[in-house]
Amino acid sequence: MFSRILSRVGLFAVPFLAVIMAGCSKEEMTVRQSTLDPKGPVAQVQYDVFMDTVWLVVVLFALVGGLLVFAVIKFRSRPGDENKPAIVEEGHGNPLIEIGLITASIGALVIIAIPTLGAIWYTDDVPAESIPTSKLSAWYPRVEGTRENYAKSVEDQVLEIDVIGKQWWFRFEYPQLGMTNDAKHSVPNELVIPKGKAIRINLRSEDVIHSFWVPKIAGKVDLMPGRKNHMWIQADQTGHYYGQCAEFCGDSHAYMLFRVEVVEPAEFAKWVQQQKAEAAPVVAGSKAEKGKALFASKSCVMCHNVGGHFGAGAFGPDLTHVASRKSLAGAWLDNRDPAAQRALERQTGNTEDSVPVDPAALKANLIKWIGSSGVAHGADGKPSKDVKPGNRMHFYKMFNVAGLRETNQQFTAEELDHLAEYLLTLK
Ligand code: HEC
Ligand SMILES: [Cu+2]
Repeated sequence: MFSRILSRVGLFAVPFLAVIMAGCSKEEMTVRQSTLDPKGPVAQVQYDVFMDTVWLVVVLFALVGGLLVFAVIKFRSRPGDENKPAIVEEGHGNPLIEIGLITASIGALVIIAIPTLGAIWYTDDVPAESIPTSKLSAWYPRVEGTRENYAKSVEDQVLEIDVIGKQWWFRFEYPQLGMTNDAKHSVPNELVIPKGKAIRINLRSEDVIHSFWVPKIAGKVDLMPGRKNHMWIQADQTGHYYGQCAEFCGDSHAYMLFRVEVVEPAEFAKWVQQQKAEAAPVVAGSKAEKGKALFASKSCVMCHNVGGHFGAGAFGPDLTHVASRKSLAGAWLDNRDPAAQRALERQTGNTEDSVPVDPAALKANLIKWIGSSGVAHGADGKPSKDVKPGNRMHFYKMFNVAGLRETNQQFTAEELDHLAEYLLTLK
């Protein structure tokens, strides 16, 4: 009888366990946004705390589960039990066992608390090697501090990046390098950092609460309106990592991705020079020149900066180097050849290598993005769906600025082509 029950349970348990175990393959553990594949010290520490907890819980599970199974088997009903009272008389219990269990529970909590607190302190402080300890308080004014408070020498040693959350994309600024939105040199959607360097991340929001999370490098700390949060990150392996807003922030929260490109320090310096360069002039008489004129007349300039061409827009992503980025629109649209990228990831065991931007994919994405406003019409004559629902490019009406109403219009295929050709020149 007992073995029959066991075999029935087994019948269900086997496929169930198989499904669970299928998620434990190396390939699944290293997928793009896996927290189980740390590539930097902060992610490593967070992973270690997680695993410490998992093992402790496994031990507790085996203990409690084992006792339960033991009791079920040992005290199961046997032939002849019919004469016994149905419910066993209640006893008072065993003070020794009770006190023992309470002490053991407290002990388990203390065991968990030690690595947890260590990890909290560790992730809160940029490592001391790069900062004299005496300067730490200058670095981390617990009470509100401004950048001016920081000791200059400390500032020189640690790279500082401001991360600004917006519905629904991230803007990155490098104040020490003169790359800010005010200076018309901010970087949307793609955070580029040098390998092996501790980086202080200042987290700000310009609207609602967002959260910064790059599972393989570090996570996750909120970006709160009216409040200054910070964290630090470091990546020890070059490559292309995937981040995601981790705090529900409205319609397109699920599409609020970003990328982190980890490069060698020399390449980082080159990238900074490239980001600070102005856009090249467009060729006279080209499609790009027509696109540039449309960019000015269709109110795109109101929200977007193109260094060297236009300079008024500060609300939307900076487009000065839009054609050099591997993604668009909060990193939701991928400008690489997706099939080639997948093939590369499979081949390299998800080591985050990346194929270069594919101009055809980029152009298709630009047309798709610009042409997808709520009133644009597809080939079937029906209004086309927004790439990102509720996005602040197409749903500008909340700002109630008469001039912006222009945006909400249809573009002919030719106009879209010209706009895309123009943006493609912005390398
Ligand atoms: C009301 C302000 C506004 C206007 C006007 C506007 N945009 Fe945008 N644009 C945005 C915002 C905001 C985003 C980011 C949307 C997101 O990712 O959620 C954006 C994103 C983009 C992107 C993707 C950039 C990237 O790096 O992800 C492109 C390209 C773009 N806009 C082109 C244009 C063009 C071309 C026009 C004119 C036809 C235009 N925009 C008009 C606000 C505006
Ligand atoms: Cu969000």
